[in-house]
Amino acid sequence: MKKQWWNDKICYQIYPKSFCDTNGDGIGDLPGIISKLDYLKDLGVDMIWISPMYASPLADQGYDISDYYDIDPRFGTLADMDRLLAEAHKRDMKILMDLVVNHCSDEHEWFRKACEDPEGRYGKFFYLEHTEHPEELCNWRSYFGGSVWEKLPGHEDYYYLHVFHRKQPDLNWENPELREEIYRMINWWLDRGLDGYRLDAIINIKKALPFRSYEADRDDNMVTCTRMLHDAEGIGGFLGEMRDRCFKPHNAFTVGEVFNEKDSELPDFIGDNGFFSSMFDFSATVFGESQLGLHDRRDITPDDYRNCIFAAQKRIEPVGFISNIIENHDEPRGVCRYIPEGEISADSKKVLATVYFLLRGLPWIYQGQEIGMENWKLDSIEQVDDISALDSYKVMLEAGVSEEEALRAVEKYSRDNARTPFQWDGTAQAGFTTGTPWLPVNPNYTELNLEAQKNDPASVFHHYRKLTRLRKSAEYRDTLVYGSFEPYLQDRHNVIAYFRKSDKQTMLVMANYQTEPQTLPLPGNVKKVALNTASEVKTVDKEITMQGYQAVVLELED
Ligand code: TEU
Ligand code: CA
Repeated sequence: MKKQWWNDKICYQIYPKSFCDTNGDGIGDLPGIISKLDYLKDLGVDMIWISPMYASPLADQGYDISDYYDIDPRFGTLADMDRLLAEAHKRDMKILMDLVVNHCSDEHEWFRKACEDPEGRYGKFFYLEHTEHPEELCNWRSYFGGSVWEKLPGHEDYYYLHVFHRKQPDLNWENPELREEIYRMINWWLDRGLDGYRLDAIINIKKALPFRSYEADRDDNMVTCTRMLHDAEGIGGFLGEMRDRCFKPHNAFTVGEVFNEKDSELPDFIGDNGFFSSMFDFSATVFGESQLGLHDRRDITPDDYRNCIFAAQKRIEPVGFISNIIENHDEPRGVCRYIPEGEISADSKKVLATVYFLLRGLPWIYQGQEIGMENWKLDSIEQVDDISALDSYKVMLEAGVSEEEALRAVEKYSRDNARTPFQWDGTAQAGFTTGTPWLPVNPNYTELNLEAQKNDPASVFHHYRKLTRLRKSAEYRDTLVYGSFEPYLQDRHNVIAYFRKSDKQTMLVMANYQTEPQTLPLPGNVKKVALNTASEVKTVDKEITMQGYQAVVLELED
């Protein structure tokens, strides 16, 4: 693997709407992000991905863009964006924007012009079907529920494709004129000083054509639109072109949001001359998913979690550099997902942090994760904002699931869990806003907030700071960044342990992932304890007795 400028970076995701509000309108903004750069720098962050803040009706919270060349006034102005880039660069930090080009907003000028003249230039920017027999359109179900086909406004016999919400019409990547427009826009931002991108839902830009129906997978006679991805060939043509025209000339960093990739595609995706610099490991994210609905999702045990991440590490190691996460703006809080219910505590949060953060690849922290923010308890479906969760709720009720069970499933998996405002301190609205936040603050903010954790050396926050410093330390950096990954004690129940090895040294990351203590064999003598989440490290004769929820990072003797 060729070394790259970004390999040793520590990355952070900001969901701008919920990060920091400076003008009291209840919506986080760019000046808010600028005001927290010093905080992030101190945490050890080098690279920041900001979820979309382009002009948007916010039907899908910014993942529906109406003008790629402007910032939404609710988030700020282009001048704020320029200031953010300058302030970040001054601190030797990089800024990534979200590249949402599978679709745009139905309020984008292109789509409005397509409605005016479906057969004209802009009609060809989208997938429009001209038919008097809509029942013959293919039976794909959109990610957010319902058919992917919607009547084109102002027309009785034209339909447009949307694999996400109906306010997110898919862009037709087969059309070279559309691709030119996209590349022009990407280069406009990169020339402006942007350092790279997170590529949204990128695998969807290639459709299996011509459109055709598949066997239904639910009673609605539809099939998930991901079904067509198995048959879609040739995405590399688009991705390679975009890399060569945009990212490569700028030496930009890119991380792909890639689901459903084929194993054979990995080298093309993140090999040395890959389409992307990196891509996220979603193997644990998608564990237990069910086509039937959220209520049918299987919980993930610590052993399942270990098996997922270890398999991914092995699959990726010969190819490239993966991006490791425990949560993002589409997922419940990682601590509520990967720690068994009833065992969530500062100790277990630190264990989870240690385990994922030191895997081979880029560590990503999602806003609030560094203080161990948790899911949001729901009293009623009325409280839910997430369009995807609302659809799932409907589907569950239609399938005969009780309201209570459906609500509990939404509570567990809703995307709102990650979207409640950042808990800065114990004052009103957790210090996020002086107004009314667009989504309520998690009531646990009075206890769980950054200010409190800053004053507590044993806090989750201080642990994350230790982790970033460990990965950057002169002593261990090369091993923790470039070293190989090797599982240890892979068959032991509730143990997650692995080696990171380089020519220079062998490190052992080891976690007792349960409440009860357990004694485990050590593969060699301990040279140094590099990190420890408990009060002591008890070793006797190549054995270690670990407390409940304890993680250690050990340097071993040669
Ligand atoms: O998500 C794409 C996507 O495929 C997810 O909805 C995924 O299916 C789900 O999270 C799996 O658990 C991206 C954005 O991250 C999301 O916020 C947007 O809503 C979506 O694209 C549309 O732009
Ligand atoms: Ca604001």
